[in-house]
Amino acid sequence: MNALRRHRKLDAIWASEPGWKGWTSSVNHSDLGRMFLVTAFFFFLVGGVLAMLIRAQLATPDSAFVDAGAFAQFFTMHGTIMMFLFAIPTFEGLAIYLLPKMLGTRDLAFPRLTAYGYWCYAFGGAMLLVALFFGIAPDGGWFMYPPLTGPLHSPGINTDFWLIGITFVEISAICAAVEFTVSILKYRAPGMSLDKMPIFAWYALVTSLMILTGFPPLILGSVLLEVERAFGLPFFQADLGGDSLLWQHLFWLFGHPEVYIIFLPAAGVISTVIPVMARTTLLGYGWIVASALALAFLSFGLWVHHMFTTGIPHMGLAFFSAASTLVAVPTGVQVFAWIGTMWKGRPELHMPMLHILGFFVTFIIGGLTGVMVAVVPFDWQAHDTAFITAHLHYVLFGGFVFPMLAGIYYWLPLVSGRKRLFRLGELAFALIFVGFHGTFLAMHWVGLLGQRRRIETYDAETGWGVINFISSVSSFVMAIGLAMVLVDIIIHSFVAVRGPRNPWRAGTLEWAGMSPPASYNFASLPMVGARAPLYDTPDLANRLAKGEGYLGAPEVARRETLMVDAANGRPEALVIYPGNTRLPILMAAVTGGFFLSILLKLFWFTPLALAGVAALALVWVWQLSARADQGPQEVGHGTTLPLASEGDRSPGWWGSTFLLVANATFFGSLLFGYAFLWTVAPGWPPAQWLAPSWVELAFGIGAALVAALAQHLSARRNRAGTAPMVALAPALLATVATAVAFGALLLRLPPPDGHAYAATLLILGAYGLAHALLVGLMQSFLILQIRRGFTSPQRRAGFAIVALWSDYLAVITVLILLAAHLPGMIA
Ligand code: HEM
Ligand SMILES: [Cu+2]
Repeated sequence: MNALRRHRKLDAIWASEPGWKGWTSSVNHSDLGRMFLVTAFFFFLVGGVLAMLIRAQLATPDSAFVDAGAFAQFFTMHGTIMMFLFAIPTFEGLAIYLLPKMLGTRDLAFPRLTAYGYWCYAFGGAMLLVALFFGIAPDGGWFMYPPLTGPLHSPGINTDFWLIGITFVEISAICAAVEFTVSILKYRAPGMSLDKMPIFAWYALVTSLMILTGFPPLILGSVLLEVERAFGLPFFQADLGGDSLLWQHLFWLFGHPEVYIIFLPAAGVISTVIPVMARTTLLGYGWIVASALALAFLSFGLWVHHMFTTGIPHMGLAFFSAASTLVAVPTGVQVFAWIGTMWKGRPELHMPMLHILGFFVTFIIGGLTGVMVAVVPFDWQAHDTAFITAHLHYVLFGGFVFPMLAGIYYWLPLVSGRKRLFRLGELAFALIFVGFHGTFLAMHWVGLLGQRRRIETYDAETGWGVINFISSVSSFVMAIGLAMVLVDIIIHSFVAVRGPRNPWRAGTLEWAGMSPPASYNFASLPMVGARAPLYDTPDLANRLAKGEGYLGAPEVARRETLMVDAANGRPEALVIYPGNTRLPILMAAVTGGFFLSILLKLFWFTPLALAGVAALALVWVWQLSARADQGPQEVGHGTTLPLASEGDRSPGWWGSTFLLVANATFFGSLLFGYAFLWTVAPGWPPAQWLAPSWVELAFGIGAALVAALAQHLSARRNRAGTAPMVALAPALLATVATAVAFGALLLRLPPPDGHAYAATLLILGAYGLAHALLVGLMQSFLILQIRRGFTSPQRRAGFAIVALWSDYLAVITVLILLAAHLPGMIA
């Protein structure tokens, strides 16, 4: 087979449907990555317009351009859009687009999940835009503190849009994080051991793990606040045993890691671009990986520095202040590694490099003001002033927008296959740089003079007019620069002439395919022996196109790639992907129906939507099932490998494992909330405990343990070729009994709107019940599959996945029932 025939054949297998149809049915990572990036950029424009409106209002004293209510919506939506609808999705889009290409594989681990995540993001973002358009947008600030956002002080629908819309969007972040983690660990080119991974993949891995453990506390907080608003359960109301500080803890448990979730991908771009621009290799690869891991770890112990003014005990202040200054160390290691890399090489000042320089100047200043506000007495002065707003923009714009602009200019030739036409980018950079520093240096200054953030106006007597005017004019200069970047990209993408492959002479694998990339990425998969394969094998691209790698002989019309050992990259299994489908967009729409039913208080529709999601999920999984064993397959170079979907450690098992990491963090945050209210909130102990019952406790725990054990037994029997139903039927029965135990708990609770104690137990019980039902559904599904001949001793992946979930159910059942019954027993 020659290269052209191979290309035609592979493209026929991998291509998305043509035209707009392809948009709704594509599961291809290149398509979805582009859709993510375009949508995120659109939200950046919306957020930018809001910023301009804010600056227009603040340009002069006593201005009446917008009123206080609109101003509150503008700054809240600006912050919300920039953080949730621009920054995180930009990372997702970039990683979705690049990771498979960099890792030398053909797609991400779960193509349909990529699409589902995109549509959740698009629909959730659209909800927030609708709110903005009709003037009913959230207005409580991007961190939504109750009691301001509670039912008493924000009775309208505005806050609900935030809580529900953002939770909807967050599904996409969790999907992407699961997907990236599994893809980076298991879907790489043969031979790519962990220490040969491109540095960007390391950053994406750390970021994904942080999303899995950082987002669940916020999702929990949003659920609790929405439940309080909709049903009057008093989690955050001090008179009924709640505490509004609980929200602040949950929010910043998410919010501080969020800053690094935004910064680390940008650092990944910087670490990729600098060595190429300096014509050398990255200095201190191992140190950089270690410091990224250290940053991730440290950042979870810092959240309290956002709460220095809330009356934290002195010991706490000292600890969190010291910890906050400590993060400067791993950040410093990375900055020095980058400087060292430039020192070692010969930096060439191409477009990407300009923005990297912009990053250095801006981010270092932001880091310095960060160390200033980590010092408690200074923070007491600067808290809630424009100084903080200026600081956070130095970090976010410097640490994210500049690196991303560098990344755009770096990878644009890959995406488009073209050369830049005009030198518009240089002028744009100058305007952005000057405009940015004009805007925010001025804001530091008025902040120190006492101007507070989030206040729509100030008196002329304050004398802040001139500084604010400078700030506003500069912000318009920056906006013009950003608009020019957009024009530059559009010209580049549609008008410019074709360019060479790999114009920067980079060494990583994304440059070893066609440009613009083919739907299947690589005609055959490379065998990787170095961190920069293209430096060792300059003609790698041609050799892959000629089919010299793995999977170079597409005999059967199916989408194939390889799964490897997580540590050393030895090929382990052959993966067969599903093809184009509209199932993800449909499922996202039904998920949207679920969220809308809560937003609009159409509660009769909520269970219907949930049932719809469950039904679609079953169709989703059903489509992966096979009726016959397929056994080991030829993958090239005389290697035969088993199918990934046969055996215990299937892609689904890996996905479930990391989804459960996020789930466990959610549950852990809930237990934290329970303990926090117990120990800190006023109004405890409650007037009435749940009347404890040894019988219920023993029954529930026993049932969940039996369910888990029987589930494992059924897997073992299936593997041994004996009938698995003998154990699976009792497992299902025991799961139903677990559900009954949770039902009993929920029925006997004291009134949940009377005290936060009963309200928290209600959530704990509902969480347990939901998981018992879920596991029961999975077991029933497995039984159906057995009956229909979809399992065998070889096709056993389903057993291992259900076992994972029933183990989890057993653990949470023990913890929930103990948390419910013990207090009453002790009292
Ligand atoms: C495009 C240029 C930008 C300009 C001119 C700008 C301007 C502003 C201004 C003036 C405020 C303060 C409103 C007030 O408290 O009175 C603000 C708040 C904020 N901005 Fe930006 N911003 C820009 C980009 C960004 C980006 C890229 C991010 C994040 C990635 C961001 C995140 C935030 C956040 C989180 C707040 C706080 C919102 C709140 O107080 O609830 N901004 N911005
Ligand atoms: Cu922080």
